[in-house]
Amino acid sequence: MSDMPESVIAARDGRIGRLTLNRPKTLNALDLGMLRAIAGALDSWRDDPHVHAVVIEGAGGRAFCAGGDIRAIRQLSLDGDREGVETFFAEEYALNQAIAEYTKPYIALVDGICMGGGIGVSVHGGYRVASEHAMFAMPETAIGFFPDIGASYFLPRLPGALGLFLGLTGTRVLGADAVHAGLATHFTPRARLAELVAALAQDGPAALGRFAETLPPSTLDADRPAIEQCFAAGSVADIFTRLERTPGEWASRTLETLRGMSPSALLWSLRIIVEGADRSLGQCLAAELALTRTATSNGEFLEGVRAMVVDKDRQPKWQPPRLEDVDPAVIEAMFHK
Ligand code: QUE
Repeated sequence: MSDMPESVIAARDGRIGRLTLNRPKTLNALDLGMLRAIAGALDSWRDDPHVHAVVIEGAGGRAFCAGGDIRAIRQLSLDGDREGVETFFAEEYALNQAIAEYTKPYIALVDGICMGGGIGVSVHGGYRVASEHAMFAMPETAIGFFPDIGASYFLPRLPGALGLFLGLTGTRVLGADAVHAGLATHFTPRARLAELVAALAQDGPAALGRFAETLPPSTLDADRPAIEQCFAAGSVADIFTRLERTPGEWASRTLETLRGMSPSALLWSLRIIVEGADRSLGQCLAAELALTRTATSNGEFLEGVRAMVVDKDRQPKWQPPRLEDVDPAVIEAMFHK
């Protein structure tokens, strides 16, 4: 017996199977054991006649799930453990697919931070309830990686160029805006979530509608024309040019954000998001898995995770540091390994 608390609590509660991501000290970031625990619970509930729906939430009050355990991935990569890296991403993406294909309602309660891998275990389900504390983001270009977990499938399917904007800038989408953007399906205040779970345990997903509040107007709407104007450009260089020519605070703030990202990661992220528009989810996840093989051994990823997660100095030294100095052939080669 171990004294370690379970990192995923799986329990039946009335008519639902409940999953609680339970590593609050790491903002419920997903490690391999957690991925396996979620996958195992979904398997065991698939044919359980007592389970009519699955509800997943995060413990600790701050996060649903901050992402994958990229600190561990970086260490595996530094140790030369390619197989360990492959196992993590292969199992994570298989879980994303299993959630998309799950035959019972899958309901994520997002009350706090939900980034990267956290979006992967929520957005592919049929129901995503966001509270006023929900904060969705795909911030991988900040760590020299790319929007994965099926993001190359769902980002190009968001309205207009919104997905490319969110995937390249890592912009946070809060509360009701997540419903407006299509990342969440329902908006329910934190104060009513416990009551919602009790109602789900009693009535199943039919209860969701009774707890959904009328949405406040989208705060993203004001920026939508500028997002379309700049991010429909088709290349990272053209996005920069258009932002530089766009007056106002939004454009200068967005430029500043993009200038902090790995130029190389912006290039390979734009490419996989654009290509994802014409792929199935399975094809997107396969293309993403292929890209992890080159991306996780790339210096940008090692440096990005070092700066943002390990040392937390937030001063990554990108190589090359300027977009115009990235060799297109190097990016091209990332997609052919
Ligand atoms: C960008 C990211 C991630 C990040 C920070 C970024 C990310 C991720 C984590 C993370 C958070 C908490 C942990 C952990 C990793 O941070 O994807 O191990 O305990 O998973 O700036 O993309």
